[in-house]
Amino acid sequence: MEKQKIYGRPALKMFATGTYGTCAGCGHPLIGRIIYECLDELGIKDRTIQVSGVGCTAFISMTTLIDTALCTHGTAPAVLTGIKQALYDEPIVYAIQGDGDAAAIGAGALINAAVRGERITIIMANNANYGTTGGQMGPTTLAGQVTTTCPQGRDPIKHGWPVHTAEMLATIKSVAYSARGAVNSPKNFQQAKKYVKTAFQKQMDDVGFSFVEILDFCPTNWKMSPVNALDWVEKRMIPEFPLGEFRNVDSIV
Ligand SMILES: Cc1ncc(C[n+]2csc(CCOP(=O)(O)OP(=O)(O)O)c2C)c(N)n1
Ligand code: SF4
Repeated sequence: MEKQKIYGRPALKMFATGTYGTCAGCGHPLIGRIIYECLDELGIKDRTIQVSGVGCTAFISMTTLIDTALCTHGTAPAVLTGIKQALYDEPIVYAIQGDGDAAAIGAGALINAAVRGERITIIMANNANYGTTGGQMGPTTLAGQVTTTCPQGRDPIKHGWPVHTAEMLATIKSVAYSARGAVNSPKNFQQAKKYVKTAFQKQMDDVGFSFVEILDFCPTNWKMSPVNALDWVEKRMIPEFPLGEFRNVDSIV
């Protein structure tokens, strides 16, 4: 029987050589792979500029040869706006941010860029904690979840409830697309890729702001094996943060 290629590596020339910064078993590299496969398949990698937020997500951008700007914590949506508006040839621009970066310190920048309907794309990696700085409670930490700053578990009465970023942005009329995927299984990986591709397509079609939240895993700070971390996403995170598209429009007028 003739062999058929079902799945392969994305174009190698997109990847820089060197040391990769994340812990073994981290979910972030899967998000990088999704993004770069989409840029490749959409044929836009040569006109794309990426902005890297602050946090472990920054390691994702360091693995490619795509033009990259590293910005200060929480400012990625503003930096993307500047790049998009300043360059006459209208590049495709996106940022990869952590949930702490996008939904805590950068919440104002995120919401204001969404309200302005900037033609930019934000991919937010939700690992339910501040990964880089040692696993503190973040905006998406689940009720009852233990972190270094809530050793008794997050108490919603004292610490507030987890933020549902994708649903929140979907209420804003200038948002063209808002969705949430996950990378804890091959099926969810493919669905998340579809969401990221649609988000880029909205920017290419000049519709409005586009956003994809992706549930991933931080086995190091969750203090569990990578395999148990996949299970934890399925059993604990997805019930709190349902997957799906929350807004998908072709015109914002
Ligand atoms: C203004 C500012 N405050 C705090 C920090 C410290 N800091 C660096 S990374 C980080 C947490 C990042 O967490 P998240 O955005 O969730 O990304 P992850 O590391 O989990 O991928 C913090 C608090 C900083 N660099 N700048
Ligand atoms: S600390 Fe967590 S988010 Fe950061 S690289 Fe390690 S596993 Fe990934």
